[in-house]
Amino acid sequence: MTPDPLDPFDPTLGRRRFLQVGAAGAFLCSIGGQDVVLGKAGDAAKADAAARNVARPPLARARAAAAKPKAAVEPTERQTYVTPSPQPGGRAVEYWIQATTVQWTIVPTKRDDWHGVAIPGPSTFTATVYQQMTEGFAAPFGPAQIPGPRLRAEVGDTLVVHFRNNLQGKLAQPVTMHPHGVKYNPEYDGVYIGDYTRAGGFIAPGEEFTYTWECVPEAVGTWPYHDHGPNHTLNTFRGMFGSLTIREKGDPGPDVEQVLFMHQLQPPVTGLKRSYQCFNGRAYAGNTPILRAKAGQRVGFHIIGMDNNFHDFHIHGHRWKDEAGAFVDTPSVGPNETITVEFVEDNPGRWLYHCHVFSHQDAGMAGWYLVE
Ligand SMILES: [Cu+2]
Repeated sequence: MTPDPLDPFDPTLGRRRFLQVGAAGAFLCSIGGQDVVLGKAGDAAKADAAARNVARPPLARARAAAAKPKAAVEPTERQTYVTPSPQPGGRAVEYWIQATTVQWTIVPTKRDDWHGVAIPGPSTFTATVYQQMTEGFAAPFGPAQIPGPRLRAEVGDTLVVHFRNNLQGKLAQPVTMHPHGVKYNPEYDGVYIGDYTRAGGFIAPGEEFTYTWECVPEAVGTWPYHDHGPNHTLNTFRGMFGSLTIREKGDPGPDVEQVLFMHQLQPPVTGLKRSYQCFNGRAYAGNTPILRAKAGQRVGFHIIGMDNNFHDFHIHGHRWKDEAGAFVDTPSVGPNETITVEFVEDNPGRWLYHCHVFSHQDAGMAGWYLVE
């Protein structure tokens, strides 16, 4: 029976594990296949140390072409894969992205602008993030921040992502980029799976790897990407995620668009004294993204869950159709699921958006939507 880390009543976890996992802020993650309970700040350092010592899997060479299937226990391990090309009329859309760290402040204003109260206490921690670089990793193209850059392409394109692991010191460990939605072969899956790991699933510190993902017609939408290396849960929880948007050819998208990740930053991850419930790494109105639109504009919000919880995304004053065609104003979003909120703006004013799980809302998962 496989232990269920999200279920504190899972009988395979045992009483000690039950108490640990059930404790506020504790969670279970896996480092190179070993279960590790993160219950307090020091545990993350132990997990990072364990991740640094994970051996390179035999099939995971630095370059896809260099992978030699040695332990061919299944035909799947003997297969080789070709790097896909764009479809006729499509482009190879290139990005340079590095894994790096940043001192990240969750509540820069030290205030909750909704309730007009101070949010005292330190809220800065060392986040691991994806940072966009210029061609050839020459210089930073964008800030090192939560979330990572939003990648964009159209149907028929390939997304060609040059990835460099620039994690240093105690946080140096193999990491990856694993995309959702697009099509990829196992070399470009970006997942650590022990001895079956392919080249893209183990990018050690200082190494570079180029992922090539296909923007097939079924990839239309907005999706997350995140670390899926040996220490993926911890790295994802401390900021290694971003989004990619694939559109039909020539589709300009809505007039106003924003991607919002709903996630928490917990003490075992941050080393801080309390948990923060976040949109895009920030907590409390005035710190979370301030969304802006004008009456008559087409508005699109992409909401992505990026932690162990389910969230309920609510915008005051608005309603929209879900995929089944029913009108909603508080849809649920689960881990790594995307919901897209689209409407034509018709209601000027100052509006709240927030998670409608009340404990999340009150711990910072809220923000402003301002309509002229
Ligand atoms: Cu929530």
